[in-house]
Amino acid sequence: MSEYEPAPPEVDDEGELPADHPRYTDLLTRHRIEEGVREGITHLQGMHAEGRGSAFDYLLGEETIPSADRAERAAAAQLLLADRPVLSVNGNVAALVPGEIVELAAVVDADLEVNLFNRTPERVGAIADHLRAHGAEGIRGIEADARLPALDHERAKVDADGIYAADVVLVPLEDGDRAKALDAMGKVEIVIDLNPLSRSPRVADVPIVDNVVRAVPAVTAYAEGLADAPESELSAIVEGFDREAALAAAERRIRRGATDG
Ligand code: PTJ
Repeated sequence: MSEYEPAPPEVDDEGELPADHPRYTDLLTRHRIEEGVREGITHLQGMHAEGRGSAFDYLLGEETIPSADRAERAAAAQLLLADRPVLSVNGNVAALVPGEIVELAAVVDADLEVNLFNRTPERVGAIADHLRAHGAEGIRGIEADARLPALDHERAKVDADGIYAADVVLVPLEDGDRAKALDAMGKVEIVIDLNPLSRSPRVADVPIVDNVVRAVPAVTAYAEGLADAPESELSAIVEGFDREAALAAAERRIRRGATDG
């Protein structure tokens, strides 16, 4: 990452964080994002994203609200129904939930694709190595030999056999332009984003307004529970999920502290 010299860490290992601190999870995610930047995994802009996300999470009560829980169940059903599911991994996801995203991919039999907004070969390589260290195999997105239509720059690059060919994609913390492009390609899109007003969850078939550190394990737990469910049950879960209601409930919680959904 060019000339940037990150400050030396004040906490070397996350085990040194005070576990009894009332906002321990926030300290932990901040620490993981800082580590991600130091290791060349997370982009500096990932820190801005984390700060914004953390403010929304504070207003949501730093918990999975009922509408997000329903979205997590619908996401699990949607991934189990998919023929070619792909989970997209950026610098924040790799820093925050590397083991958890690898586990979800195994449970729903999905491919993992390194898919970056600020794409450089160095970061792609560092993220792929980090995922491999957490048990991932056959990671896509290294060559990224296809492009999302109508987008310029490196952010358009995807894998022809990965996201480009996928029927269902999970895109946590996704840029709005790219989420729109995936929607225009007719993909079933599952977005994890703490801001219900952001364009990405607003174009998603399944918007999950929750912290990625809670959402990914929750989707995995639902997928494990539904692994043997008949297709008819999975389809009923997907059809019963109301995306507009989920977005509206999250917005009510953030603006007014409402607990009705
Ligand atoms: O690694 P790269 O190069 O692909 O870049 C990744 C970032 C996240 C920097 C890039 O995609 C970006 O700039 O994203 P945005 O446009 O800042 O959007 C990030 C969204 O994620 C915002 O709406 C945040 O509120 C939300 N967010 C941040 N942290 C979390 C989160 N949502 C869920 N869980 C979080 N921990």
